[in-house]
Amino acid sequence: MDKIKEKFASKALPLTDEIKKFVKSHGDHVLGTYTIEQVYQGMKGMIGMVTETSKLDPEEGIRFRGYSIPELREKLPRGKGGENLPEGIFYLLLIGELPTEEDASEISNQWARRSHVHKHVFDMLDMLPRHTHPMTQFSMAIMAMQTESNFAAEYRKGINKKNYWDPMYEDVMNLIARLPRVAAYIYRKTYKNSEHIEPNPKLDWGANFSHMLGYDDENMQALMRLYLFIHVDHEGGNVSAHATHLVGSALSDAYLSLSAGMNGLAGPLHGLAAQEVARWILELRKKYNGVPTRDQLAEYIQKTLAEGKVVPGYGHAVLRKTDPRYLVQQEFAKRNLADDELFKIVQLIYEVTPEILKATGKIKNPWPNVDAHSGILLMHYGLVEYDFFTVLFGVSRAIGVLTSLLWDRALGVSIERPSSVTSDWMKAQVVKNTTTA
Ligand code: HAX
Repeated sequence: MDKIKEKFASKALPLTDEIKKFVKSHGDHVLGTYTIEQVYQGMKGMIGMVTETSKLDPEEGIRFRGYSIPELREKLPRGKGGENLPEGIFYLLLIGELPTEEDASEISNQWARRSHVHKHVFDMLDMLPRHTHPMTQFSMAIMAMQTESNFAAEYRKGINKKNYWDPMYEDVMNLIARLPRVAAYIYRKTYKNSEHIEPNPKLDWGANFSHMLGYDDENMQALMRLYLFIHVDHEGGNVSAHATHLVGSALSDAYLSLSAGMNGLAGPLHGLAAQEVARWILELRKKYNGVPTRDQLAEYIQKTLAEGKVVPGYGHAVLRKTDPRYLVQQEFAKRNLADDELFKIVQLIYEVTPEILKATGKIKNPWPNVDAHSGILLMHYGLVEYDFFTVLFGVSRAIGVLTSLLWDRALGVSIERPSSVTSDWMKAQVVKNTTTA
């Protein structure tokens, strides 16, 4: 058994027994109540699942295993160029402890060893029309790799449910190892005349990804590590995490579950917002021939709202402050591309937008989220094909949702099956409550 797998087993298996006992003793403890508004409006604020890897605070932002992003920037192993290695955050999410440099490089090695992608996946991608959206290609490629699922094979052989975590571990490690290769293949096929670049097994996971995409600049490799680190996880209720968890609760393997999560990430209110931000900003720059004035920008935002569209990159279902993932990207930009015209526009948008959104009186969070910033950093280093941005997000998000999926299998989480009701049933409850009051 590899060292990481052994460590995971030593953490997860005792917790499985502990949680079973906890639920047996305290299962009837009441956590709270919820309202009709919450049921109609996306169950926001309702506690509906347990996610061990991270917790989102509306005011402070994300904490991964209890650590904030600024804390982790100090504590996690770094690669060349000073940015943290995604391998380190994976270890933290999986094991619940800070990794040593050696743990991070063990994961780099494991992922390099497991990164072979079977030819039929590339053949399938080659058959798709060139205009197939990169996220559609990505989800299809994940599905095509399902032929290799250890979990599906072991289930067929009749594996004991106590051991589900074992083949799931193999699937999770293999899948994360292979995603950069597949994503880079999609990028080079779609935008670079199918001139593919072989992996460099000497590089860490993030740098190798950047290399296979065609970007060997050290600053871009550093940005890629930062990008892959900050997009990794956002507790369990966001669409990509929840979809992966939900589909996995039917014992669908990691490939089927992740593909479902990626289909959710491909929605414009979720991960596709990064692409929408880029489109919106480029249109803005074109309309005003460069950096707009504050009045021109305000006019552009008002027009977006008047047309019944959202201002992409602003707002959040949980957060009520500027996303710390936005701020960390802003710091990177100030350090590395302070004079970039698109960065100047992003800064201006940050100054002007919140007041306009607040004035609508209905938008609960007028502040920027992670997607408001990411695209212009990538474009600065030459990755300008914005339809691809969500695939980068997906490669990172896979780390969070797949570690959670592995924990689900280790903890014996049961099939998810909340109840639904009709609007007539809802109305009847209100009538019942009013007449008994
Ligand atoms: N621009 C215009 N209107 C907005 C808005 C924005 N940025 N954010 C919210 N609203 C509107 C909502 O559409 C809603 O309008 P209606 O009452 O007419 O339906 C109203 O304000 C109240 O919404 P809310 O409660 O503040 O926000 P929700 O929890 O419903 O939605 C969203 C959260 C992130 C989906 C929303 O803020 C939004 O659409 N933002 C723009 C798209 C975006 O940036 N998405 C990425 C979010 C982060 C993420 O998941 N990244 O992957």
